[in-house]
Amino acid sequence: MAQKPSAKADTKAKPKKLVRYKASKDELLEFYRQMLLIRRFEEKAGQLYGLGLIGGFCHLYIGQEAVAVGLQSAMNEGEDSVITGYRDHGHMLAYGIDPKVIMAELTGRAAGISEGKGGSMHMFSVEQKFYGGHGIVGAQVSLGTGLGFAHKYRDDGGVCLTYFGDGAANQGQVYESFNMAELWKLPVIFAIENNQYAMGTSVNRSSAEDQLYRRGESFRIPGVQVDGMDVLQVRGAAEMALDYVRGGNGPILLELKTYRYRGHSMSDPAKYRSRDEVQSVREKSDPIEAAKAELIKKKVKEEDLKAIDKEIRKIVAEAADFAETSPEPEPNELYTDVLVEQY
Ligand SMILES: Cc1ncc(C[n+]2csc(CCOP(=O)(O)OP(=O)(O)O)c2C)c(N)n1
Ligand SMILES: [Mg+2]
Repeated sequence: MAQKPSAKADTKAKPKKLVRYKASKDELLEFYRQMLLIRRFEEKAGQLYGLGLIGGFCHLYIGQEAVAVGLQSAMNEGEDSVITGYRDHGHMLAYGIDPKVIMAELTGRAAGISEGKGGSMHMFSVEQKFYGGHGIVGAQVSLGTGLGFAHKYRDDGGVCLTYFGDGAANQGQVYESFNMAELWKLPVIFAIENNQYAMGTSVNRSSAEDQLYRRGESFRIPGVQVDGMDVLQVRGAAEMALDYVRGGNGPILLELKTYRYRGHSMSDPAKYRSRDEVQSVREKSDPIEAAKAELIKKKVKEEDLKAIDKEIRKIVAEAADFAETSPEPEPNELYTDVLVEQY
């Protein structure tokens, strides 16, 4: 009689404890600067959209800045890869990509990062290993798992940071990806940005298990819940996750609890929640205000913070000018980068 396969032993390593990152004054100033750049950039994008200068969809990242800044600050640029959904401007900025080419992509100009043909949802930069910008909810999770496979296959030491939303966490392909990622011990950080809503549906209304960090349990993927409004806690989580994944232990899941202040996209009147709810998050847990308060405690002067704000407003204004005045793609560009072969 054939022997019955025995159950897998639970010999897995555990991730280290999550420790809030101890930033120097300069490091915290840099995180503050980056978060503020994302906030001001997004405010400007909202204005340009209102003026009709940005076409198509446009999803802003306001409120969620600490997530991309905290996580990406720990990654090795050019070695690790990043992939996300359509709410992607902040992730590009956090990766140090020039605000001009991001804004020019929003206005559909040839100088845009996807040559003006991708728009808000389809930002892409192979050089920086930034693999999009994806409009299909959850699709980036399978692609990110594939990127993790590529890192392992090539043995290049890289890790793929794969972002997705609380809504995407209910997509079927996410779980097929979890299974393969754990089975093959792929170097992937699955980062769920739980901003509490998927379009107009709150996470509690749509999810049987709303503690999303537990979603990897049946695949033996460890999960950790993180305060996504605290850039230093997010950075600490990134270090803990990288240590685990780079140690060859397979994937890890982070649930970053955050909040989006604006509607789902520019065309969302946001009738599914009260103004008070949004106001209360802004007042109590804004990531930029929290960093500012901490900087002041570290004896940074108000006037230095004002100077940073001024410098950032200038960078964003220049990006907007560039995006408004640089030329549109040539009409014959309609025929380039389009798949025409038959398979
Ligand atoms: C496969 C698929 N289903 C539905 C949609 C429509 N859709 C676009 S965004 C979205 C909500 C996703 O919410 P979440 O994953 O929480 O991300 P967030 O917008 O909050 O960043 C939906 C249902 C889509 N783009 N793709
Ligand atoms: Mg969401």
